[in-house]
Amino acid sequence: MSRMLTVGAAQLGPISREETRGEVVQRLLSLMRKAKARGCDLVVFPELALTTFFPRWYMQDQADVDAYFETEMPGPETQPLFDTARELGIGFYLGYAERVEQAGRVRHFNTAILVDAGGGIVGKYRKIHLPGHSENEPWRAFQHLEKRYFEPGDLGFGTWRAFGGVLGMALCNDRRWPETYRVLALKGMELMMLGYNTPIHYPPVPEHDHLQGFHNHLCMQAGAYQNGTWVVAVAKAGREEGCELLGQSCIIAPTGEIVAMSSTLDDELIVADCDLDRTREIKENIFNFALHRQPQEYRLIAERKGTVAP
Ligand code: ING
Repeated sequence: MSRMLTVGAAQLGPISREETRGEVVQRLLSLMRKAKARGCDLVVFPELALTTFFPRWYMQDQADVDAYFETEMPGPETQPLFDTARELGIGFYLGYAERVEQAGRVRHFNTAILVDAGGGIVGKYRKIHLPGHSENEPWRAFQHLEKRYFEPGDLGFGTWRAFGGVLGMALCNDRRWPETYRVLALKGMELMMLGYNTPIHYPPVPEHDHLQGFHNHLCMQAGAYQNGTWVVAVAKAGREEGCELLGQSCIIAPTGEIVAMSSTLDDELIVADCDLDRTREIKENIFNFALHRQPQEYRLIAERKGTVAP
């Protein structure tokens, strides 16, 4: 028995500050058409795929920040993505900056949506683990102000029945935290989609810069194996506004094996046939949660935020 889902990881090269939404959408459409031509049922785009990674700059004027956000999805400039998805019969995951009025308050989220082959939005996720800092730190070669420009997601970690399986979504820093995979796997996830923007240089610990690629794959290969899930991870890559962003987009099997990886720092599509039933080799044996887990021993994970040493 095999439930095959052919998935494309559509890596993006740099997006410049001047690039318009329309120009970026043309790049996304080109990758979507390539994905369809390569037999994909679903194509995954990066985190914040419509603009340059703007948290690298300190901006004091909220209007300058809001210029990077979408106030409607689809909006006039992103509608072609939904129309083409329906026309071609392919679904997609898209990361973008979401500005929304909720209960009379303006909210800002680092968001991803899952869109089905009919061009309908199946699910939405708002990034829970926001890395970086909230105030300007001039000592850094560049800022990482996600804690300033976004609020933590308010939708929780979600899974959706779609494309013949149970799919989950995450965003960038989420992939470094084992809790992300475990919560989603406890909700039935068989395939995780995530986009990332990861600078090679990490100002607080520059001696780890050369380990960014290793840490990137380490986290996701572990997450895939320990939860019996496919992981489709898609970079915004390359030298973007003077900042080197990690590439190495990849598709990882439930065994933890990387089955496909990008080899450039540009717009690049990689494809894999993901047999969702292969998750059972792990979920029904070595990581059979119902059989082996002892949640009464793990309460601290949910109840305690920071470390309390003896
Ligand atoms: N980016 C980075 C990430 O978690 C980061 C932040 C960079 C953390 C380098 C650690 C090292 O991949 C986002 N957008 O979360």
